[in-house]
Amino acid sequence: MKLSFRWYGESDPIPLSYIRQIPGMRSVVSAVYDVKPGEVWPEESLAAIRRQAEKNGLVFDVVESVPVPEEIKLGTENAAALTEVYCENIRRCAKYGVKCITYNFMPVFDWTRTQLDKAAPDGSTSLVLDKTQLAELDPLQEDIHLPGWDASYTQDEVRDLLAAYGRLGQAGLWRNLEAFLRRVIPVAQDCGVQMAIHPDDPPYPIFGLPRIVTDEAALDRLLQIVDSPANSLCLCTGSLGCADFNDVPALVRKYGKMGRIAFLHLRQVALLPDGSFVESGHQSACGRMDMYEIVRALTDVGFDGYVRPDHGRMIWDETGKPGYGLFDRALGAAYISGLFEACEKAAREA
Ligand code: DNO
Repeated sequence: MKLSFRWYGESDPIPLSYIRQIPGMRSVVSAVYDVKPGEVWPEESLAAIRRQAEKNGLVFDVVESVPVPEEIKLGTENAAALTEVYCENIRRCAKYGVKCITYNFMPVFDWTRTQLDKAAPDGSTSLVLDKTQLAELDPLQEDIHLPGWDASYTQDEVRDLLAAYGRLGQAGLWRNLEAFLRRVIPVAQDCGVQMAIHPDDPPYPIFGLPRIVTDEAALDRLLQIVDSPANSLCLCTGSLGCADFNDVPALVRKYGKMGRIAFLHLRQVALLPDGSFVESGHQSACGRMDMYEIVRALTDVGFDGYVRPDHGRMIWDETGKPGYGLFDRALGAAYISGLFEACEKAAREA
């Protein structure tokens, strides 16, 4: 496996010089952040990320994300032209050494949480989705901005988008995802890039918006649309695992065996009886996911893709981007490396 860490570029309070000090760290996961979805990424920006990574002894070979414009997801008349721009971004990323591109097909909102600093008894804070708080949020009535979301939408735009997706429905969204993959995957394949779709987070409809990348049946369907390793998964344990219908170790084993996991986000969640969830420490004991089983499944199939610790808690009074502090993600990285070392050695000795 190739251990990686997400870096939000120059504006990230965590410098690459710190990231390189995490034992075993190899790759930088980043993106060009100052270009709107649907526009071409300047080559100088990609070259600059690569240069900065190299200067710090790291490799820039994973992009997270190239966002898919709403018009592609909605299948408007501009969708085909915007898909060509998307293809050009894949080619450009490849030119600067990128091997894996993460993206998602979630309408309007990316990951959704209702509170970012829920205190645990040990004094750490973390991101939560509380079903009671969620029921009180209504993007049709108020101007809500949550951190996983694109802040550039006005409330009117959000209202129009919600209505358009309501008309489109799940079947329409699948149709548009299919058209996107049929055009984009051959381009990625030609330039040696694996496209890694991130599952919907949480993996069920939210605010009446369709969400389709949610469970095993959906992942099967998606991978069959274009049956190529260039059409792979960014298997996010936390996103799939915050719904009790997903058995994450079993999914990792299945898709790992098929060679269709390009990237893994390793994150723990504790599920509450009403379906709410709390992002907790990475260790198996902290939530519903057996991390040892997950890593064992990966080492059993000789997994050679990218892994990163995902959202961390805020500990030791760190402040910063919710979910993306240094300390707890670095602890997560060390824990992940330890599991891999143990599982790989056990496999060799068996
Ligand atoms: C959250 C991330 C997601 C992910 C995108 C990929 O922290 O896992 O925002 O980057 O969904 O497109």
